[in-house]
Amino acid sequence: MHRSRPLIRNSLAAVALFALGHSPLLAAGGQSGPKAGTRKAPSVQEAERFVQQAEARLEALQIKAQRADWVAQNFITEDTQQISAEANEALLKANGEIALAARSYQGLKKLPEETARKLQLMQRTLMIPNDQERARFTQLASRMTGAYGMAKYCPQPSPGAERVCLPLDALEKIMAESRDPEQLKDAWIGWHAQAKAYKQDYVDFVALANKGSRAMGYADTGALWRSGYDMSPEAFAADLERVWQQVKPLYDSLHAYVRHKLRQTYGPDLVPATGPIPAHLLGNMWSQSWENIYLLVKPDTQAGDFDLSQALVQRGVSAKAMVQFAEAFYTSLGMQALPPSFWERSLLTKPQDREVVCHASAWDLDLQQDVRVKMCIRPNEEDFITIHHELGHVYYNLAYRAQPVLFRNGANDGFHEAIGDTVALSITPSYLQTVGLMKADDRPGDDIDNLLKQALAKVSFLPFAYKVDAWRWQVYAGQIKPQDFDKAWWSMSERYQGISRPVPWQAEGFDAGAKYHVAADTSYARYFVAHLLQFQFQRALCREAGYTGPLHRCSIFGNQKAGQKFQALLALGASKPWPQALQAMTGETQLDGSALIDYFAPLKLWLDQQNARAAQGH
Ligand code: X8Z
Ligand code: ZN
Repeated sequence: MHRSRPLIRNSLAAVALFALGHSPLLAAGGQSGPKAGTRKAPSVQEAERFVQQAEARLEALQIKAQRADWVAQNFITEDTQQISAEANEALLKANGEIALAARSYQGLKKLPEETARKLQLMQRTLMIPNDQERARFTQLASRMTGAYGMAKYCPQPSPGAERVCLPLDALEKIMAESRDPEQLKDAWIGWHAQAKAYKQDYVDFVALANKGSRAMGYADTGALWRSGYDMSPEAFAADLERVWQQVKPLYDSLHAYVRHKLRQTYGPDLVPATGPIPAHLLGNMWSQSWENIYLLVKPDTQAGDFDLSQALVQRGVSAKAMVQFAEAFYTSLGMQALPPSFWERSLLTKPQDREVVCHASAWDLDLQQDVRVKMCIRPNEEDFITIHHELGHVYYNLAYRAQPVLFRNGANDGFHEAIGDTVALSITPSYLQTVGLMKADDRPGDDIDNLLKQALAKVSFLPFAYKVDAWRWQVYAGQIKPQDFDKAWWSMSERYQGISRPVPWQAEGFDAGAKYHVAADTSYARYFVAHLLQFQFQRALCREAGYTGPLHRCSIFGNQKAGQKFQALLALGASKPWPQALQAMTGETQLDGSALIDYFAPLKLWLDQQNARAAQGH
């Protein structure tokens, strides 16, 4: 599965985090690190040999863990979970041993830059010295991901009727399509109640993760996560707050507009004139992006009625064909066709005969050619965009495979998430016409229609993404106790997103755990970073393509020049600190909300006009 740094695999497929074992350092390589005080300082040559051997050892264990995780997520059973936990445990142990040994070489004078960076990356890890605790840690991780993947809500059947259980995809469909507030509330509560089953596992997991982070000198696991951005954990947190403040006025305008429209739809008893919007009315199980309520909130002007979801269904576009559309976009930029094994080994539709983790993911099985996607694709716009996102991961994997193992990664994890999203920003009405998904007699919306839909997907997401890790950072820091999980989650949901729980929270609740990335322990700040970066990337690529019109109408489809710029970024992998990678591509050196603000500028004006009119009672 796509993961952050090889050493910080903080998702389940990726839980391969790091442990400090008691076995001789680098036992597999047959060479141990220098022992402090017992021998003289190591030489640069020794440091380089250590790094080389460590990379070989990590590569082998990573591939084993990836294969085990692939099987575990494609066939969820007790056994596959156990096998995955064991493979991740072996990797975790090696990571810890290597991290500890790396300390001895850190700070050596005259280390080549590349070696020094690798030694640093190796130490961005947690290590759990105790064998039992380490085993328990990976078992908890496997179990939580499995539990999330298999969770179902089984509503009380009416008398005489058979009990029907609803998996997440069925509940998500209700959230997206139903306009019955009672049905929405029921699906929402039904799903969120599922996470209580693994709340205690999560609490235990957090304690072990913190132990492992502290053993490596981090304050807690939140600090370890925040240290993955080539700056101090404090500087990263401050940076996120800075950009959030930059984009917040746009979010506030969108929120006020949507609330007004929903009040018209659902009535004043359900939707207040001011204050938070009930979370179950926003078209998404987590209220994280709101494009599914576009038809409820779109302007009354009726400029267009084209609906990509409908077009995909009407034209009978299969899951494979959707992936081929995405692939064709990447090849139009000069990138390679997907290898045959991608098509043979990927999972593209939901199997009916077994339990799988349907949350979309991209996999780099052998760190070479064996790239795959696992996704339960449905013919709708959301999944059409998501498959472009997933192929972004895959093309990053393919582009950096020439790098050494430790650099086969994104410049930071936000870069990895931003690649496919950047490409998807080019899915404009004119692009859809070019590839024949929009026909001559279809009526695309005008700029405001399109920008509004895009804002429902992208702008609504920002405070959600910010909140998820703001909450987790506090949980990891011990500032939020288990009995206050939901109290804190909803206080932050109200503060950042302006949304409210449809019914009061309870002390035993675990609403955060109803989100995949919490159950699978994958960091989420990456998506916040990605949602800013993708607009910075798009602005730079459109400039490179010679495009001078409004940013939101730009599509880089078929542009080789932009493609080359893009590929140069991908090929760097994690070999340079991310500000350098960003600079090479955009000329900028920091996260910046101004590209996103430029993109949505016409919409911001329009929203503010609408909100002013609504305030006057129109
Ligand atoms: O998890 C994902 C991808 C896989 S990395 C499908 N995303 C986040 C989510 O679904 O919550 C993409 C956007 C945000
Ligand atoms: Zn992703």
